[in-house]
Amino acid sequence: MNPEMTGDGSKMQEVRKRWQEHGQPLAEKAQNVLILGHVHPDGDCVGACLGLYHLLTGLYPEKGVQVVLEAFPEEFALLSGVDKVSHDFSAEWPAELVICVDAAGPERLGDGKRFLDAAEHSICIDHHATNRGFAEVDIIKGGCSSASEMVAHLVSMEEISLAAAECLYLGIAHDTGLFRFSSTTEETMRTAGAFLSKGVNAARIIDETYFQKSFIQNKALGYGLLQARLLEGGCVVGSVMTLEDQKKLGAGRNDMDSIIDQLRLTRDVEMAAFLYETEPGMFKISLRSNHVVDVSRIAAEYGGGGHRMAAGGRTEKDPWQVLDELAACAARQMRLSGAPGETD
Ligand SMILES: [Mn+2]
Repeated sequence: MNPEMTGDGSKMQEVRKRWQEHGQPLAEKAQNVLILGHVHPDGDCVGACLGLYHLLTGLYPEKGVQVVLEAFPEEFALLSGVDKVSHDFSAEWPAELVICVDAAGPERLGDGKRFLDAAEHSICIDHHATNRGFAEVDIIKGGCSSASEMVAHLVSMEEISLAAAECLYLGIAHDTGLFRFSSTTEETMRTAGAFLSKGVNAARIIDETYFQKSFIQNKALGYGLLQARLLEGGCVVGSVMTLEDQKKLGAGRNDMDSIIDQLRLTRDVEMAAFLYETEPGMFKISLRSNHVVDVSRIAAEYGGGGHRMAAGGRTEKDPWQVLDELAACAARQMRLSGAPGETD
C-alpha cells in the first residue's frame, strides 16, 4: 500500500506484522494454547476468541487449542465452535501459551488471570485505548473497531474459514453497534464485506444475536427506561437496577445489556449512564457518550475504563448519588469543551 495512505489500513498492517514477527513464533512453538477473554463476555469477546480458535486449529491441527470464557448470552450459540468453549476456570488446562483477547488489563480476565500468571508465554490482542500492555507480546491498537477486526488481520483473508468469518463478523458488528460507531472505518467495512463474500449470513447473525431479545430482556429494558431520570438540565440520562428489581423481573446480569444503548438514544442527551447491582451493594457502571464527553476518563475514576464513547466501572456507593456525580463529571467536560447544553 502507498505509505501515504496511512490511517486504518496501515494500522491493520502493523497488527499483521506484529503477529508474524512476535506472536506467530510463540504459537508455532507451543503445543497447547489457551485463549482467554474478558469477564462477562460480549459479542466481540466471544467472536474474537472463537475466530482465533478457528484460525489456530486451521493452521495447526496437531495442537491443543482451548477457549475458556465465563458464561455468555445464549444467542451466541449459533456460532460454530461454541460447544468447544469451556466455562471451567478450576480445571488445570495445559498451556505453554495463553492468548488474552479483548481484555484491557489482566484484572479483566477474572478467574482466567491465574492461567496467564502460570503460562510460560503470553500474547495480548486488544483494541482498548486504556490497555497499557500486560503480556509478553502485546498487540494493542486503541481505537480499532474491535478485537475481532484485529484477529481478522492476523492472517490473510484467504486463510480465514467461513466458521472463523462468522465469528469475527459477529464481533465486529456488535462492537461497532452495527457499523455505526466512529471506530468503524473503510477498512472495517472492507473486512466485513470480505466476510460476506465468504458466505456469512449477516442478516441472521444481526437479527438473532443483536436485535432479538428474550421476553425477560424486553421487560428489563422497559423497567430500566421507566426508572430513568434526566440530569444536568437534560444532557445526561441515567437509570439504576437493583438486585431486588432484577429478582422481581426474573432477570440476570445478561438481561441488562441493551438498557444503556436505548438510554443513549434519548434526544439531546450527551451521556447515558446505567448502574446495575451485580452482587449485594456492588454496582456495575455502564457509560455511553454521544459527542464530546470522553466516558473512559469518567470510568477511570470508578475503577474502570474503556473507550471514548463507551466505558464502564463499578461502585459500592449509593447508585443514585453516583449517578449525580457522573452527570456532574459529564457536565464539567462539556463546559470545558464549550459544548452547548449545560445548565446555565
Ligand atoms: Mn471489544
